[in-house]
Amino acid sequence: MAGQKHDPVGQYDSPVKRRVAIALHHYRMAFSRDTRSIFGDALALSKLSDLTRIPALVLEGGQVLIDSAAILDHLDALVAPEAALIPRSGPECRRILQATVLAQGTLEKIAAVVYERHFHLAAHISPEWEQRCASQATAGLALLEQLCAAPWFCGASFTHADAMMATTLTYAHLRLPDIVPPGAYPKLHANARACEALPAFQAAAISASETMPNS
Ligand SMILES: N[C@@H](CCC(=O)N[C@@H](CS)C(=O)NCC(=O)O)C(=O)O
Repeated sequence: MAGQKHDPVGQYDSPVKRRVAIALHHYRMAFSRDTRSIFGDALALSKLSDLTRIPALVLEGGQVLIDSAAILDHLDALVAPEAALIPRSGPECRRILQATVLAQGTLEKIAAVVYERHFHLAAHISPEWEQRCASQATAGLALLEQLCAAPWFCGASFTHADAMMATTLTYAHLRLPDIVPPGAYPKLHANARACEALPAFQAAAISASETMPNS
């Protein structure tokens, strides 16, 4: 596919990175994977992505796109409108976008707790911040559970909302299992199981070697 040559940073335990890879697989766009870690390889990756964050997509010609939403907007424009994982405009587009950003905001709060616990000594963790983020994440998960339709999050079709939600739930189980207690969020779990069974998800599975480095 013209216009995209490379999908730089490859740790699939990042839901936003993983949702980009899932879209690339879903759209059958060829890409090469760079498996460096945004933490362990931060210096090298800062030369590629000024904010030292993933995902980033290097286009033919060297331009680097950052942020999963901007990258997906670029990829969506490369396929026929009816094949895109979100309509170009209209009420359905807004519904999918709102579900997607709700899932992404929930992920950000889950990740804030993960980072707080991982990068601070126990004595330096802020209980107020940790509690605030966990409450926000729980509120997000509760609303997402209410909104989740079937067979896919927004109804009849698999969309970017499914990819964002399912990768977030899988991440929560991996990095912050206490935020998803057993029996909670049955609709989200059914959705995630259906997503994780898709070939595009399986092609972007998180490997056992993807761990949180200390720096
Ligand atoms: N809004 C951004 C979020 C990107 C993001 O949070 N990336 C994380 C990995 S999941 C990261 O690079 N973390 C390292 C850091 O922020 O220093 C997107 O959707 O791409």
